[in-house]
Amino acid sequence: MEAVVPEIESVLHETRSFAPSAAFAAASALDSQRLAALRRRAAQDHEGFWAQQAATQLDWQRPFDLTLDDSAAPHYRWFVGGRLNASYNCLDRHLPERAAQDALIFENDDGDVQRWTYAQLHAEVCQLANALRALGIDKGDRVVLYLPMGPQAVMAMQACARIGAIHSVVFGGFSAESLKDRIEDAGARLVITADAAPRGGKRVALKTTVDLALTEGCSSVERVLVYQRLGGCVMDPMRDVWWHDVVPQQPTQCEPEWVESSHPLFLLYTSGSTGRPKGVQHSTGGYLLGATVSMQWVFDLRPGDVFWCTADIGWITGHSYVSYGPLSNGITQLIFEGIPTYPDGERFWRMIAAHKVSIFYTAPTAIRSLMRLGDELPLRHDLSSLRLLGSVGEPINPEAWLWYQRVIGGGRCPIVDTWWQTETGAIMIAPIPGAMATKPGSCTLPLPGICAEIVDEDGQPVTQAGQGGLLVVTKPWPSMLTTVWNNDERFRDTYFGRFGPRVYVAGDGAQRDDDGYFWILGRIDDVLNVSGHRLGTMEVESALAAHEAVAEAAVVGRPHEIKGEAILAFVVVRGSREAALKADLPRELRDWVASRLGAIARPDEIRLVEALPKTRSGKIMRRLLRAVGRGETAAQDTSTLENPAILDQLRGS
Ligand code: 6R9
Repeated sequence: MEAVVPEIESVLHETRSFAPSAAFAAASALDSQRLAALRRRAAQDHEGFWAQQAATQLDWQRPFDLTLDDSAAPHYRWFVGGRLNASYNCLDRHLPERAAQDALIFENDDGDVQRWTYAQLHAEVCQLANALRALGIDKGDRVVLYLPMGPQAVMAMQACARIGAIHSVVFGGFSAESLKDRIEDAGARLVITADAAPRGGKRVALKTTVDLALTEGCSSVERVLVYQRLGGCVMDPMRDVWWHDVVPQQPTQCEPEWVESSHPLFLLYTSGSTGRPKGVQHSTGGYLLGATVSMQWVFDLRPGDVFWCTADIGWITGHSYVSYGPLSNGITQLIFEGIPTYPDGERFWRMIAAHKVSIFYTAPTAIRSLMRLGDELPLRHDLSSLRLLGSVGEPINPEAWLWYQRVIGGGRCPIVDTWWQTETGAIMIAPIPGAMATKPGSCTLPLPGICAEIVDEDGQPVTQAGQGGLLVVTKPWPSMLTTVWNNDERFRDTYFGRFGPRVYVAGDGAQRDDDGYFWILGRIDDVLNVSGHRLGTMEVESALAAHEAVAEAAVVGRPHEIKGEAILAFVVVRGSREAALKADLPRELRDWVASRLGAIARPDEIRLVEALPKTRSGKIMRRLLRAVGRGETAAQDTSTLENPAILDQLRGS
């Protein structure tokens, strides 16, 4: 890949760098010396490093004999011969010391709060696990969870893990059709759902959606277990069972099913650039190790922490940093049923103050939408309990990073920008906050034991700073996906098809700076090529977002006769769209980008829109924008679109 033009680098490569305060660094378990020792050990002996982590961080019922079996690469098997149980590691092993400590603090949509200590959570998970067994669920059976964000979702994941059943969580915002596809692909025997869930003051009729999905197919499903959250749903007496009729009377002890390290812990369906969603399959031992150690290293856990990850359980972040990582580490966490803007834009800040949250982990899209509401809202609340902030899900533009750092973190909290994927299972590239300086917009360096690199189209390492390439991982790591459910071939083609079975291709573009820090450029298919120059859509978006009139921007390429690709930007403005149009803001913004990035990056067209098309998980639907940009009628599935009404504005009509 050719070098990115120098003017563009200067924006992406922020010169500002933020070191942790001396006090923060001094109190960190992982200071720079210990981090250097870990990195050295991992570099000298990759497998030995992970073997030692696995032996010391997890409790095994039977120790493993072989650290890594790579004889059938890329079908790697970690910790062969070892037997363990994920729920035992998340609950039982904490009981001697932490039985009375809060495991979960739950705030529901209305603001009511409920708490579960480790002892209580253990007892309820055991009851649910016993109920699942009574319903005939065995080791290896698939159970689909279609639940609201809340303690029951965490309990259901833990209960499945306890009996060796494989859970597959489907986000509660997905349609009946998407739910049906996932149930059928997984061949689930049981669906666990709730009658309905409140979300931002509205009622989401989960059970109705399940009924719809099941009438259209899903012959594998025998039973539906229904948690009563709001009341008022129709039950099928032959198929449906109330949670409150079968769970509370079960014994509060349940012998865990000890499983092989490579036994599937869960499937999580995720969309790729083509085809139907893939059932990404994760193992028990390797996955749990990744979730456990990454949590300790990146979030710098300390006694007394209150951790809050705002992700829904339906995404990988909700798996690794709501269910498994926090519980495996025995910490206290807050979980939240609602949305950031209900009943008002102060919800997050009010909750941080009320629960004395010390570590807050959220997504750039949430940060940007709250930033848009102004500084006064967060400033009304005492956010002094915070000591660390995290970001995940997409590149964070420096503008949002700096606001997060200054207004939410009060200038004292390090920000960990964490790059990873459903497929990687756990955080891969991120700062170790007590030991490293951070830079706005960079996810910094791979974690110890993670061999991330950047290569060119031929698979050759890119050594030059500022040169873009493909982000790859050149050695297996414990929490990597083990396959695509029922489709080994798709697994091999998608992730290992390009440079052979040893090189995992992440699908993101990246570059490194002079300090070796990684800067994610976005999905490979988001990289534009304008007159032979490669431009990350994110670079143009960052430039736009740095303009005071811009709330959010998304940039796509469209074919251009002379330049190869032209740049089309969709922009949401602060304030009135009409006024902005009258003042010819689009022209001003084109000049603005040109002045920030160089003439090559001047957008050919800017469309002012009221909102960007997003999936329910908050990701901008770039493929849809690209199709719109090319003037195609949207061939793409728009069922996950949050606000279908904006399509006309996007089309410029
Ligand atoms: C954890 C998660 C994965 C894709 C990934 C990348 C983007 C995630 C990022 C980031 C830049 C970060 N992504 N974190 N890009 N900086 N810190 O989001 O998993 O839903 O599978 O998405 O998200 O493009 O390839 P998933």
